[in-house]
Amino acid sequence: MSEYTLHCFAESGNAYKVALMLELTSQDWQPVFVDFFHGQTRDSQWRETLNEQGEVPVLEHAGQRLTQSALILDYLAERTGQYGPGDEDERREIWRWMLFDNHKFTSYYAMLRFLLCLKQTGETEVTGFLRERAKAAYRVVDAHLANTPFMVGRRLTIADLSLAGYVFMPEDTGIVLSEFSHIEAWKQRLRALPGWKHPYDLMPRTAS
Ligand SMILES: N[C@@H](CCC(=O)N[C@@H](CS)C(=O)NCC(=O)O)C(=O)O
Repeated sequence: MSEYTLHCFAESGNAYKVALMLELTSQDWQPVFVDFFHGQTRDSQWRETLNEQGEVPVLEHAGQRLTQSALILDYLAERTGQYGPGDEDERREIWRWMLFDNHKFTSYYAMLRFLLCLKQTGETEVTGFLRERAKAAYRVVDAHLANTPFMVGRRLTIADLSLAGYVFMPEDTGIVLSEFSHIEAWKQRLRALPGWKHPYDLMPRTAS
């Protein structure tokens, strides 16, 4: 039995944020596959026993059950002493970017990818709207990364891991990533970290 159990699936960028943190900090962890695409997170028993909010990721550790990737990252930074804030200003700065990530950077992109690439809805008014919102969030992060190698404090923090949730997903959402050269350079820096793995190599994938 591993110290940490992560309820996850490979297509989930929100789960990837946590899986990558566990991997980069060399924790003893195991993934437990959640069959999201066949409705497992909608099942009332799953919600009662794992997460009333009906979302992945869920991290089990030392008798606790934690949800919300940003909060889990904060918990792991505190426990491992790695990739957390160095002082109070950094703590606020990290949370500022993790909230922006949850509200905009991850969320518009993830919804666009879900509809277009996983549900295969084809191009609709909704996907067009989500793409423009995702690109606007990408522009904000790209401009920030023009002046710093990592999001906060010029070193890797959990703010980077939060924003990295979906940036390595291979599906084509119609966003031209080469337009965001600072994000692309940041992705290279993340890829070069010892222990970095692609989401599809870190967690169990859904069988097609
Ligand atoms: N803010 C949450 C978002 C989690 C989330 O949306 N997870 C997706 C999978 S990637 C999910 O389980 N969605 C279920 C639903 O929206 O019904 C986090 O960062 O953990």
